[in-house]
Amino acid sequence: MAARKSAAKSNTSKEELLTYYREMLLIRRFEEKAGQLYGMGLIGGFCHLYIGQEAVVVGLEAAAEEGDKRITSYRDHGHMLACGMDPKGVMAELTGREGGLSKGKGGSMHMFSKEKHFYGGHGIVGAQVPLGAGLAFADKYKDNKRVTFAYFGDGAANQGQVYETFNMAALWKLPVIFVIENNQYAMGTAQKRSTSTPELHTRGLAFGIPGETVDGMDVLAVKAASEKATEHCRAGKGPYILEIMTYRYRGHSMSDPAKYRTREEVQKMRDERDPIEHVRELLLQGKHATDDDLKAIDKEIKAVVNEAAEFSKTSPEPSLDELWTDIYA
Ligand SMILES: Cc1ncc(C[n+]2csc(CCOP(=O)(O)OP(=O)(O)O)c2C)c(N)n1
Ligand SMILES: [Mg+2]
Repeated sequence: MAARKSAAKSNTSKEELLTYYREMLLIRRFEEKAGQLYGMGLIGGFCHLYIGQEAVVVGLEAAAEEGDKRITSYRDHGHMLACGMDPKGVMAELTGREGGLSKGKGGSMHMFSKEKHFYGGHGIVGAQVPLGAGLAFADKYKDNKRVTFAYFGDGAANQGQVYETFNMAALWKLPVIFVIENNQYAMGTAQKRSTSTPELHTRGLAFGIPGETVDGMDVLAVKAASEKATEHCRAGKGPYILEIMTYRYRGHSMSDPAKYRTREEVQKMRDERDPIEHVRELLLQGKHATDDDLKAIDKEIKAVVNEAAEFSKTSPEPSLDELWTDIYA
C-alpha cells in the first residue's frame, strides 16, 4: 500500500499509534468472528458489520472524556467495543444468550451500557439523532461540560427528524456532535442516487451549525477533528457536524447480496485505503514496532475474540423467567 499523508502524523506517539492499532484490530477481528458465527446459524435476526469503518469510532473516542455519551444506529458493535464495553457481553448478546449485555433479549441492534454511557443501538433509521440531542440537553442543563456523539449514516442524513433536531440543538446550543458516517451507501442505494446535495457537512449551515468533512480511513485525521469538535462543544458554542468519509467492506447486513457495486470497487478500497493497514505502516515506517511485535498483538486480539466467541456459545439461553422482566410499557 502506498504511503499516505496523515494529519498530525509527526506528533503522534508510539503508544497512541499502538492503542489505535489494537482498538481497530479488535473491532475488525470481532466483526469477522461475528460474520462466521452468523454463517454457522448461531446468530439470528439482523447483523450489520462495521468492517472498514473502524477508524471512525476509534478516532472519535480518542478525544472523548469520562462521562461523554454516545448513541448510534444498528451498525453498533464497533461503537460498543471502542467505548470499552466487554466483547464477551457483546458477542453473547449477538447469539442471544443470558451472558449478553441485554441478557440475550435484545440482539445486535439493542444493547446499552449505563456505565460506559452508550445509549444504543437503534434500528429505526435516524431515530437516535433526536435522542442524542436529548442526552446533550440533559448535560447542558447540568452544565457538566459533557459532550454527546450522535452517529448516523449518509442515508439517515436525508431524514426530516434530523433537521428538526439541528434546529433545536442550534437554538439551545446543545453540546452534541452530529457524526455522519458517510460510507457512501444506504442499503443498496449509492449516495449519488439518493442525495441532492452530497456535501453533508454543509447541511447544518441553514441552522448556523458549523461542519467539516474528514478522511474516515485515517484515524489520526478523525482524532484531530474530534478534538476540534469536542472543544467547540465543551466551550458552550453549540453543536458541530463531522461528515466522516468512510466505506463498509461488507454488505449492508449479513443478508445483503451486494449487487449494487463491483467487487473491484471494494477491493480497491481495501488495497489502497484500509485504516488498519495505514496505522500498521506508520508503526513500521517510524520504527515503533517490528513485524513480530505486530504479529504478537494480532495474536493477543485473536485470543480476546476467541474467548468472546466461546463465551457466546456456552452461555445458556435466557430462562423463561426472564420473559416478563425489563418491560417498560
Ligand atoms: C425509518 C426507517 N426507514 C427505513 C429503514 C430500512 N433501512 C434500514 S438501514 C437503511 C439504510 C440506512 O443507511 P445509512 O443511514 O447510510 O446507514 P448505514 O447502513 O450505511 O450505516 C434503511 C433504509 C429503517 N430501518 N427505518
Ligand atoms: Mg450509509
